[in-house]
Amino acid sequence: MYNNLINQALTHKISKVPVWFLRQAGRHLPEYFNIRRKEENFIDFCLNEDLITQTSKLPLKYYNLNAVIVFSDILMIPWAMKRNVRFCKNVGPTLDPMIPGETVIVQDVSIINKLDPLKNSITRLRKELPISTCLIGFAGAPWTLACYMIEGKSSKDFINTRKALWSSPKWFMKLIETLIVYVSQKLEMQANAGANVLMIFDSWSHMIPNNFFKDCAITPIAKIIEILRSKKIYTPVIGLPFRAGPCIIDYSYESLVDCVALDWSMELKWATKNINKEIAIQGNLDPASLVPDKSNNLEENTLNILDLMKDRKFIFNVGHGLTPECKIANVKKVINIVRSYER
Ligand code: 1CP
Repeated sequence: MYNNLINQALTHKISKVPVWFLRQAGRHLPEYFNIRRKEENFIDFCLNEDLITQTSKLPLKYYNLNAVIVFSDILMIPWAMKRNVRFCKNVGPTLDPMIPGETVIVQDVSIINKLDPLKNSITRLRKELPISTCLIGFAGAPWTLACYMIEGKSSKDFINTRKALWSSPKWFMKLIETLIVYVSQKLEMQANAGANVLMIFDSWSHMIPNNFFKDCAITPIAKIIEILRSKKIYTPVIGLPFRAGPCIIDYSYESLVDCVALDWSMELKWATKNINKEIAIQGNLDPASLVPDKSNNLEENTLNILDLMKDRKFIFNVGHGLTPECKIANVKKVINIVRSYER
């Protein structure tokens, strides 16, 4: 039996509902900016064991949470693959864009040792955190990483990535296959270092042309989880296919995840009816509801989610990351509602 409520809720329907928040460490906590100032360069920040450990634990100073997510970024894989990842202030991530069919896809080169600071931070965090706090490791899904690697930056529509899929499908799928290997290595490393749960963020799954959804968003996750299980790593996996809409049904049956994270646009009655009942659900409060000083329906919305998930294996969370504007008082209020909820 696991010593923390998150792992318990992933395998059983338990009477208490555990809670944590996507992007709980960065940006909305004032102390984050003080720590962040110690390392101007965001990549260097993500490679600094002391700063990772300190930042990951920061939300526990404010909130009674059931999990800590290790502080890092999904773009550390493209960085380790030498895609020249930079984070410029007010610009967001920038990478050298890959030219479909032309840019050589580097395969069979071990990159995981470049992420040793992440491994060491997880080992340290697992020693320093209470046993009742679940430690979560993560990675970006192959599709979402490919989006940034081809586009070279964030985008509203990832048009170059979608064009690459249509024009150079073989090249594109080679990139996905390569990322499957690197993502599984990164997750394996985090599980071996002490992560109790692994999460895979497919933040741009809503950009996938529908007929490619299975090849780009479901099969890669299933392959990653098969690789982990073949290495005797049984750490549960939470998948977030962001705004996948009805495609989430097949995802819940075929991707082999133990839990599907729902985004804030997901209609919960529909979700409970259609999502694979064998797996757990995480979600899905709109983080924007945590911004207004007087958030009108916060209590009602939180209780509504809890009521609709009453019969499910369930973890309370937001439906996407907390934004810098989220108010600490609102986050505390939601946690208190979840804590006092009886099911
Ligand atoms: O200077 C800064 O402080 C940069 C802001 C920032 C932070 C705080 C970035 C750059 N990354 C992070 C941390 C981060 N990223 C975490 C740590 C946990 C936490 O904050 O509590 C996690 C889990 C991520 C994951 C991540 N990075 C995702 C997946 C989740 C999601 O929100 O969809 C994505 C898409 C990224 C890319 C990324 N990194 C940073 C930015 C600004 C972005 C998004 C760019 C875009 O909109 O496309």
